[in-house]
This record gives sequence, C-alpha cells and structure tokens, in this order.
Amino acid sequence: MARVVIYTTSYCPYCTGAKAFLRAKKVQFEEIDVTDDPAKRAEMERLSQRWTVPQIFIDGQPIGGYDDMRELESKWTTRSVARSRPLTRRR
Ligand SMILES: N[C@@H](CCC(=O)N[C@@H](CS)C(=O)NCC(=O)O)C(=O)O
Repeated sequence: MARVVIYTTSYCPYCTGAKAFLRAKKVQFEEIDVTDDPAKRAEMERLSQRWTVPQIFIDGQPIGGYDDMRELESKWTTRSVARSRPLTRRR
C-alpha cells in the first residue's frame, strides 16, 4: 500500500478536512504536526515548494494540499468510471 504522509498544524481547518477525507476513504496516513516544529515545517516547504498546510505526499511525491487532493480524487474517479463503464447511447 502507498505511504501517505500529511503535514499539518493543529489550528488548520483544511488539515482537519484532509484527515477526515482520508479516514473516510480508509486511507492510512502518517501525520507530521508542524505547529511547534519549525524544522519539520521547513522540511515540508523544501519537499513541496509550498508554504501552506496541509501538504500531502504519496510515496514521497508531493500532491499538494486539501483542494489538490480533492481535485485529484475527482479526476481519478471520473477516469475509473470512464474506463470500467464506457458510455452507451440512450435508446
Ligand atoms: N487551498 C489550500 C489552503 C490551505 C490553507 O490556506 N492553509 C492555511 C491554514 S488553514 C495556511 O497554511 N495558512 C498559513 C499558515 O498557517 O502559516 C488547501 O486546500 O490545502
């Protein structure tokens, strides 16, 4: 299974939303709380080249924040549906 890492702060509603989303999808993740950890925050910024929390990584690849994850998921779903059930013409 892919390793999912999420950098968060305690005061961030997007972080809460991202974690709730992952839990709802039954995706296990490792949380790195950077609220009082400037070194980990700097690590997050270096690896993602982003400055907001959350930042989410899948197998070390930065995928962005909460909005990015939702967008990615909707594209995946659309593609999967398109692949598994080709559109048929209505009669
Ligand atoms: N569109 C971003 C928004 C993230 C965002 O605005 N995060 C806020 C906290 S909720 C932030 O990082 N603000 C700067 C800071 O806390 O230093 C996402 O969906 O992840």
